[in-house]
Amino acid sequence: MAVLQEQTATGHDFLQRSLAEVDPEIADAINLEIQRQNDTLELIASENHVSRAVLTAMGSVFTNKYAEGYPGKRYYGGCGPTDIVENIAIERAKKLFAAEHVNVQPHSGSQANMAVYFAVLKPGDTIMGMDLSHGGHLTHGHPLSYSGRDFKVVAYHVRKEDERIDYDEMDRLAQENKPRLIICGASAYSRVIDFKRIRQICDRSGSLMMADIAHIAGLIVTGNHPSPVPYADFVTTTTHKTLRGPRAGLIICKEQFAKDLDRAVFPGVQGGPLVHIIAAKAVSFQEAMQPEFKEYQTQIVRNAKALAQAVGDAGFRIVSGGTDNHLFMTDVFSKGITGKDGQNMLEAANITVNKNTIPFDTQKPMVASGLRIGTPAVTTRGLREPDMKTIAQLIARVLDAKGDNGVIADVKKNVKDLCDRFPIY
Ligand code: DSN
Repeated sequence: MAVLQEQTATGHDFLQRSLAEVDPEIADAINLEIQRQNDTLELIASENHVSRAVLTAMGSVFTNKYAEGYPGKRYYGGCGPTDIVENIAIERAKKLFAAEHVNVQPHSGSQANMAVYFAVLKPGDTIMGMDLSHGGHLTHGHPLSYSGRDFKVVAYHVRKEDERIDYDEMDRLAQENKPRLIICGASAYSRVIDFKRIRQICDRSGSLMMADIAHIAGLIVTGNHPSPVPYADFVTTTTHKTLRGPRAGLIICKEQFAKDLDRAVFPGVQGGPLVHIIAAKAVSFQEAMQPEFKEYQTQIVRNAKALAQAVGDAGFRIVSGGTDNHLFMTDVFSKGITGKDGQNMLEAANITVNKNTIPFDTQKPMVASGLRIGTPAVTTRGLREPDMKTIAQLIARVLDAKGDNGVIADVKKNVKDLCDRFPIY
């Protein structure tokens, strides 16, 4: 009895109790989320469904470990297994991306970008990035982000006539402003990015080049999109979008920047690495090296093209007229529906997308004229081109009925039938 009381006092018995026993509210919420994901057509372009292997690594005892530093050079004892994990993650990422140097510690894409800025920029330096409303990202110089606070930011855009990146404007702005760093990569752009051309622009203006490939990393490792690695000084990515790993970040750089970059990640912007997440990254890199992963990425693009075509056939304007990658933007305001309302109507039918501004948008970001639609998650669960036609019809029914409750209820049933044919977890 005395021993038991002592164990209780030190919390030892807690170690053995299930989540449902310890915290039924959170256990229930997790179960609700499993149910939601199973019953939902997930078309948010930046989301995916990871494997059980990735989930297992994320939920492993490595969450208990502190490991400031890098393999072989840690500030804490007991880092033997941690070094195994981080070294494997580094080697796999180097092979996957054909990279000279890789840092696998960034907790997120935002922190990966911050580390690159810390490594090569000083406050007051000029940077160039794509305007957020034209498809860029907050961390590419938006005034509300850290990236827009300490630097002089020059934004480049897409052309009005074809909604594709205006490389001539980028070149002209680079010549006029001589930025220290030109950032390319996007979160809402459906066309191939010409990394070689951007390298030439950087060389003419004496700028460093950073490619943020968060959205298209999976397409890049499988050759479904040209790689920036041969051209860019720095390549940043998240690991959870098309790459289908844990929610985290990664940085690739040329060997000459390796030391500065590693110092910028730790101790520059982060403390202890999340070793459990690095373990999960390693697992996802292993998965990404398999032949099936190439088939998966190829199918993502086929599905995106089929879905864009079918949504266009249903009368919705597709930004830039189509897609080369995993996503497309549709201008729902062309049919008198705001992005905000469209997102809400579709969510009611268990189809999730996100409202998004489109180039030259007349609506505010919280309202927006567009919906961003992507296929990584539905492709993971096994849907193919014929299913994309079905999904487009369901989307069009909900939007054309302006969210009519009867139509939503009927579409929700169709969504459930489709989801039941393709279970996830
Ligand atoms: N939030 C991500 C996306 O949805 O694209 C970018 O950080």
